[in-house]
Amino acid sequence: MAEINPDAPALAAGEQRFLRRCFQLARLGAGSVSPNPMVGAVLAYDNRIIGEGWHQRYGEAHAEVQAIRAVARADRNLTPRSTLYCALEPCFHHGKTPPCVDLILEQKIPRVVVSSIDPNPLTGGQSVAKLRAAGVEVIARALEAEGRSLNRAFFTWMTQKRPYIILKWAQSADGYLGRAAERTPISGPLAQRLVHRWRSEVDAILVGAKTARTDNPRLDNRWYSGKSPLRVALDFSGKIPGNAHLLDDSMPTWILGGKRPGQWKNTTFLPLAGAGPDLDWIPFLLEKLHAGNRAILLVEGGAYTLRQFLDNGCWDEIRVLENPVRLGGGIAAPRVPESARLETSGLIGTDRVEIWLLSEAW
Ligand code: AOF
Ligand code: ZN
Repeated sequence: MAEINPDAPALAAGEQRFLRRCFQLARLGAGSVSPNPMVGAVLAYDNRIIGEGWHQRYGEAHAEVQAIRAVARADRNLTPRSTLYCALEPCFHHGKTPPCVDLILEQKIPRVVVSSIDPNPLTGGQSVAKLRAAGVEVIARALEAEGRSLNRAFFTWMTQKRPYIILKWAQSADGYLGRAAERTPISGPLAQRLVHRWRSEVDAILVGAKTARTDNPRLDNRWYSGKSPLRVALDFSGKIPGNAHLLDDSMPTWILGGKRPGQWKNTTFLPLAGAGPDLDWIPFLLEKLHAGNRAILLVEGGAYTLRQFLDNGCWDEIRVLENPVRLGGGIAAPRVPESARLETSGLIGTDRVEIWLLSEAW
C-alpha cells in the first residue's frame, strides 16, 4: 500500500464532526453490506452539510455516490466548492459499481477528507494519489483509529482472508454459563434483544453440538430488525436430534458433520474427513466461510466451542453479558484472556455488557 501522510493530521473540531457523522452514517449499513466495509460520506459547504449518504447494501451504490446524489437541486452549484468527507478512501476500481474517485473528479470537488485508507489492494492508496495528482486537496488518515475500528471486521477480512471472529457468552454474576445439561436462561429481555441485534449484524453464527442439543436454539434474529445470519452447528458425531430447530431446514444452515438422509433445501452438510472434535475444524470452517463470502462470524457457545477458539487464539472480539443472578454452580464461563483490552462496558437493562478487543489490534 502506498505511504500516505505518515503523520495523521489534526482536524479542526468542525471537520471532526463531519467525519464522525460519516462514521455514524456508515453504521447504518451494519448487517447489510458485508463483506464490504461500512462507509458514510458527507458533502459540506461553508460548514453546512449539503449532502450525505452511506453504503446501504452489498453490491449497490457507494457512500460517496449517495452523498453526491443527495444534494438538493438548489445546492448543486455548491458541489464544486465543497469538501467531501469519507469514512474510507474512495474506491479506485471498477467493482460492482464504477470508481468513486472518478465521480469526485467529474464533480470537480476540490477538497476531500478521508479517514482510513482502503486495505483492498485494488484501491490501497491509489485514489488518494490520483486525486492529488489531479490537484484535489486531500487530507488522508484523519481520525484514522476511529475509522479503522469502525471497519475492523473489513480490515481483518481483507488482510487476513478470513472472517472476523466474535466470541459471545452470557454468564451469571458468579461466573457460570448455565447448569449442566439443562437450558438455563440467564440474560434479561433487553440483553436478549441486543443479542438479536448482534445476530442481525453478522454473516454467520456458530454453536457446538452440545448447545445445539441442550438449548435447541433457533439461532435466528427474531427480536430485532434486519436479516438472520447463516446458522452453523458442529455435529461431528451426528447427535443433534432430527427434530431440533437447527435441522428444520427453515433457513440457510451448515452442519459440520455427516449428511443425514432426506431432501434438504437450505441445509448443507460439511463432513470433515476423519471427523472428530479433535480435528482441525476451525481452519476448515474459516476457509469455508471465506469461500462463501461470510466476513463476520459470531460464536455463541457453548463452553467447549468457545474454549477451542480461545485456546487457539482464534478470536478478534469477545462480548460478555453478565446478569446479576447467581447460579451457585454449573458450567464455568470461559475467562477473557489477559491479552484483551476492554473497549466498551455498560448496562443494558439488568445486564452488564462488556466488549473486549485484542489489545494491539485496534
Ligand atoms: C467506496 N465507497 O461506500 C464502499 C467502498 O463491489 P463494489 O463495487 O461494491 O466494491 C467493493 C469494494 O469497494 C470494497 O472491497 C472496498 O474496497 C470498497 N468499498 N468504497 O468508495 C463505499 N463501500
Ligand atoms: Zn466507491
